Amino acid sequence: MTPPDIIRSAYAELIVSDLDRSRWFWVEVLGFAVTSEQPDALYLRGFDELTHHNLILRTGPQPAVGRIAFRVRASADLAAAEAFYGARGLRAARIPAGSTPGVGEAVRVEDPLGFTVEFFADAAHPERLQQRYDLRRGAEVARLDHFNIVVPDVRAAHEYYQSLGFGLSETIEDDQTLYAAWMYRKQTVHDVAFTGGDGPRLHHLGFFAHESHQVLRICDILGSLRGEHHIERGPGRHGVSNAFYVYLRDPDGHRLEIYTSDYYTGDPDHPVLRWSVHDPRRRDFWGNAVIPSWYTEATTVLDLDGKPRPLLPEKQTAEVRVGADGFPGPAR
Ligand code: 4SX
Ligand code: FE2
Repeated sequence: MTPPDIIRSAYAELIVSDLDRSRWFWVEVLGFAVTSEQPDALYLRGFDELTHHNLILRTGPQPAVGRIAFRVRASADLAAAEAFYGARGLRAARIPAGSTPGVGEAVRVEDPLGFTVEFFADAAHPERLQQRYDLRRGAEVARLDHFNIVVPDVRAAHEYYQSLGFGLSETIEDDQTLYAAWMYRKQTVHDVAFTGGDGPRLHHLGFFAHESHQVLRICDILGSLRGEHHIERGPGRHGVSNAFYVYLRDPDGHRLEIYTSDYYTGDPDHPVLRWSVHDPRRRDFWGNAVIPSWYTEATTVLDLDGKPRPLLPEKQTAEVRVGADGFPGPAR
């Protein structure tokens, strides 16, 4: 069966507990542009994004991710998505145009990994902000780059995304276990990556900035504001992807990454780069250890009805225990 023709990772909806606090963090400090707002929601984008939003922040009873959304090539791909998930006995729902501002008709599914995933083709194109340099501040985010999701079985997640037509760019592995994998539809290192752990959970949203100084500057700004507790890991240079990065936690604990300067993957014979789990440079090229919270903490996923998804336990050896930067300590 032909999968929907996915163009790229497009946006996510995060449920937050206090919209004013979230506005402070995402808009005032990080510098996201506000495309539109409602009493209970903000629609945000980076300065290169030509569609309506990369992120919806919506108030709700507990922090969670409502959905991750992929843009597909054409409206016929919505029927392809319904058929693809329907054939696997998974729930799918048609969402009428206009129910999400700036997004046309959509299909939302519960995927085999337990995530709520939206597919849409039509999108509004609001005013271009690319050359509104006068409006830029904070991390000067350009666009959404990727979703990183926590799954109990990374090999199964890889196989499922392969069936959706994603290419594989890089892995972390040993002879027995696939610990992590990076997969793409657009011509970069990834649109989605997998972290092993109890799942389904959202590990982080990766946002692209153009230059490494923007990664450093957001760290300086957070330091000045006594917001240093929002910085979780980095800044640094990834081994996997070669990107320059920092991970931040928002006021509800949702993790995001500011990510820059990965590489082109569009050739049809693009070779996979496989890292040993024992290589201390794989996750930080300078050999800095990953802190345990990065491996273990993540965001709850909501199902199609908006109910929190129960977690399935990790089915494989935990990288946090065996990786070169491993923490053998008590329970994973
Ligand atoms: O930590 S890794 O260097 O493996 C890594 C993590 C590489 C790229 C990413 O986007 C990421 O989140
Ligand atoms: Fe990432």
